[in-house]
Amino acid sequence: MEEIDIKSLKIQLQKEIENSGDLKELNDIFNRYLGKKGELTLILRSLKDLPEKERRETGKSANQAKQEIEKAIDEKRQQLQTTNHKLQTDWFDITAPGEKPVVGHLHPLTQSKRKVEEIFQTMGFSVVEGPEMENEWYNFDALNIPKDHPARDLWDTFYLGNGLLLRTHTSPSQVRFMEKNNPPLRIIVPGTCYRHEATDASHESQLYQVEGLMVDKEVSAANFKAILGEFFRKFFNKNVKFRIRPDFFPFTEPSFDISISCIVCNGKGCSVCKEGGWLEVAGAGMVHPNVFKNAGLNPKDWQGWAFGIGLERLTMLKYKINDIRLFRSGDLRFLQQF
Ligand code: FA5
Repeated sequence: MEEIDIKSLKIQLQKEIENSGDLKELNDIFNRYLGKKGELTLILRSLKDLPEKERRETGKSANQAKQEIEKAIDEKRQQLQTTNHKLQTDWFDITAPGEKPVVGHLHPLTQSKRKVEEIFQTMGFSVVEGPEMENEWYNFDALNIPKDHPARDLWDTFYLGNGLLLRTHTSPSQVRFMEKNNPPLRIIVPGTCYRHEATDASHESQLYQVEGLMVDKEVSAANFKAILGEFFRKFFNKNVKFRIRPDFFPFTEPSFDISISCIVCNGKGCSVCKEGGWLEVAGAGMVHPNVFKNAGLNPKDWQGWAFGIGLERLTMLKYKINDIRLFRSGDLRFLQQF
């Protein structure tokens, strides 16, 4: 066997190895040249019939060629295996529909808060804020709440010491605002309040209220009823049945309790409305003369109405949510529905 044959065989083989596209093709090449009846195997086998000198020379280069080819096949095999793996893992179907990235959204209470703000703004009200940490003067005294009123009881109020407390309602903002701004005025004050309450389906110890206050020369309960009705219609996108009944708050006279016919059960009675068919959503009334006085205004000059509405309750009715505790549960199955 001539030296030149082995050389050209090697070149041809290397080309074939180089061009092989998959493992099967590579195996075929191996068998064709290095298998039992492979070309190179046969050359190696026929060495024994050659004269000694030739046998030594050809044997040397044939063995060398065998090693080189085995190495080339090995390398190619590894290369094919990794590309195969890459193809399998990196492969993607460009015609498949895209995956939606997970994006967050506003909490249902934030959505409601914004809706309430938007509605009142269209009716000429400004949105203002008050502090969540209050003192006894603004939370109670300025609102004409007597020292021995049960609302001051430890069960209702979270006291922070040094006369400070977590506000139990948004009403202190009425006095804070009137101290600094002269009527006529129309404001709403959305914000968090805290009460030391036993929780149930319609009571939480952290709650959202929206305070409303309108003060002018001639403001009546009829104005209030009209604005409230308009607000409900816009908030629920339909006419809802609501009722105004006499109530008592030290800072309003007369005072009202505002309830909506329970949308969750259509007024039949459920855990949300405590089987009564009505859910109380707000307290309200005509601003008490003492509150005007405490804010530095002359009650003879001004009239006003105020309300404090529960944002959770409104949202529960709007979306038929049967337990207030779901709002702050952090349960994504609940939140993702909004
Ligand atoms: C008040 O807080 C008065 N400041 C409201 C007011 C303002 C009256 C201005 C007159 C003039 P009340 O405690 O009823 O009132 O609460 C008002 C509303 O807040 C309730 O109707 C209810 O919707 C909501 N609310 C009160 N406590 C809770 C609670 N624990 N969990 C959820 N919502 C509550």
